[in-house]
Amino acid sequence: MLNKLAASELVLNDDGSVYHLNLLPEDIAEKIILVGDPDRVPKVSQYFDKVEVKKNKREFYTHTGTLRGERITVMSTGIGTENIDIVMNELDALVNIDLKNKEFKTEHSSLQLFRMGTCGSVNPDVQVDNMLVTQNVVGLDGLMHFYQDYEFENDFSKNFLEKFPYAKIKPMLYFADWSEELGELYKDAKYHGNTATFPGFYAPQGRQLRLKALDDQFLETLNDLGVTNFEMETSAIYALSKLLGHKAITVNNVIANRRRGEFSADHHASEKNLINWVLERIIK
Ligand code: R1P
Ligand code: URA
Repeated sequence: MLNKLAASELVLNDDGSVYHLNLLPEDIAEKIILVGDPDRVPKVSQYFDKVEVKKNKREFYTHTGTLRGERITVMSTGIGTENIDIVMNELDALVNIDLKNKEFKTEHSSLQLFRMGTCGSVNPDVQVDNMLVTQNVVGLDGLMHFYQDYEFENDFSKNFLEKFPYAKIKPMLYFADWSEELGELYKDAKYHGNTATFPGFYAPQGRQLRLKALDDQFLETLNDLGVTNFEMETSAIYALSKLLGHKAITVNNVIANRRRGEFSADHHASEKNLINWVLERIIK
């Protein structure tokens, strides 16, 4: 039948749940908090009124319950945009594909996705232990070049593409922006900025232990192009949300200021602050 997905394409577990996330459609809420670290999931759900669903597989841990009477999910994505590719496609399948018949639903459902993460700043004036909301994102991880029909352009992307000096990695770049209506919730964040998402923590973010990174001036160049901070997931969350018709926003706690060589003096306290800050705003 037309639109019926083969077993190899939409892979399901024995109980009918999606393959990697190990979830059934009834296991998730419309509002979903995405965190990188699996240990952050119970740190978030401890504030729920009650937790009804606890499931996990690999690095994907999910808790769903209610907060102030509203249904909410928190899920870990693990690190990196390759994991986000899995998370976004399987979350979308849970709401927009009839898993039993393996057919696309005719009515579209839109999720609200809130990434709650950590990041490093490349702007020396962006201080550690503060909330930074991503308005624009540049992905240097290449993911969206594997998808047809993804196009995005705005002033940030045009300026960045024009001036980005590293010819070898330029073909991998792609761009996206936040869902502005969700940004309203975070209007009192200390920083609203432009995030770069990288496919690695060391050389891709200009860190040099025993290996040399692309360029000693990498961080300064990014800052000159308008980048405030970086991390490893937001480009894929924003771009795939646009393509799949979901709403997404990222708030990261700045735990490292790379230009000043500073790291949060108490990143556990900083994480707790981030969790409370986000929960207060996304569920009134
Ligand atoms: C790297 O240490 C990890 O921390 C950041 C990066 O994006 C990457 O996932 O985010 P999380 O704290 O959400 O994992
Ligand atoms: N997460 C990152 O990816 N980089 C940092 O420097 C801090 C958190």
